[in-house]
Amino acid sequence: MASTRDYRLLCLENPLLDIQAVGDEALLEKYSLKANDAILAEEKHQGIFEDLLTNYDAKLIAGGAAQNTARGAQYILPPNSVVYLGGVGDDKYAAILHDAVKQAGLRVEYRVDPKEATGRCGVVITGHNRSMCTELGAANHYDLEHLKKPEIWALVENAEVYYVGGYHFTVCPPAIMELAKQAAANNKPFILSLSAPFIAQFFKDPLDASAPYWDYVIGNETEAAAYAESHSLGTTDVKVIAKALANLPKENTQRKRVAIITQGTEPTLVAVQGEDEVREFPVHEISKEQINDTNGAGDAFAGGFASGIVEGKSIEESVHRGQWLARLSIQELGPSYPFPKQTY
Ligand code: 26A
Repeated sequence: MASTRDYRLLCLENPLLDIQAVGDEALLEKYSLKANDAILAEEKHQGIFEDLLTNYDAKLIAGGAAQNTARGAQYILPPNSVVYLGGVGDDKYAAILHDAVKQAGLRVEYRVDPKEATGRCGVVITGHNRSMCTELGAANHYDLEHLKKPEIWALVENAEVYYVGGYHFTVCPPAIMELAKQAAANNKPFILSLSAPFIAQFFKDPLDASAPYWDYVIGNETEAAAYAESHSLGTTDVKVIAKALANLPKENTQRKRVAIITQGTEPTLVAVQGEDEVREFPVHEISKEQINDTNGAGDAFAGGFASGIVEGKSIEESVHRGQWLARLSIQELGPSYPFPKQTY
């Protein structure tokens, strides 16, 4: 019988407000940004947020990769299905996030830091590329203490599926490990997103510590390539990398690991632990004119995919849900979904 519980999916990562604008080469160059990337802000990036707001007519949009995924999964699932954890400040940006998640029907349990500002992500759109530069602020102060509060831990124990955004490896690996171990000990699926190339490059150790707990690992082609390079896999073949991810040692042997690699408009690849064939799922392309921007496309994919896992659907159906939601999201401004709701 299907579960009738509330908050079956629990997500963790960094809540951010996206400050998004259409930019140009000069702007990218000014802050030494690549056209398509995600990085943590350094000293030299400090001015970018004001610059985007003042000179580029930037919009404020709810972001944070896994929070976008959580909103996406809730978009498809019945009401009260998804809860999201992360750290924010006590400021107007947090208020904007609260409004956005409320509209999406997403329950959030934020750790509120009175001394730190809510995290911001400067997003520079050039064509179909997006460059993201993040100042984590209060999101960087998420801690185990919050996760272990009795009322929060009760939500962890109640959940049936966990989704962690890999960006959280820069913040609180112990919290990730708590969820990972909770999943394995209770034979519940643990989904991890690789999030960005810099995670596999510079946060290799905490990433690898969590790897035995991944039931599903989701990434795109550039994240797969970064993983292959930092792990000296000696290949750039995305199928081979997907297979390597699927066949890493695994803690919970009751579930075979599945690696899912998206490749923009190229087919989505799925490798299953112990299986020879890497399956390909073609993407149903929309016309270039229909695309607003690609910020959040991967998060939307993960949200649709996770909704399928929560409802016990097949890999095929779950990938289809992911592709469907990503297609809707790229037609919106930023990592958003159309309202009134479209039904899957
Ligand atoms: C730690 N970093 C760099 C980040 C992020 C992030 N979310 C969490 N942590 N850098 C960018 N993002 C979010 O990615 C979404 C698009 O995939 C942005 O907020 C954006 O909404």
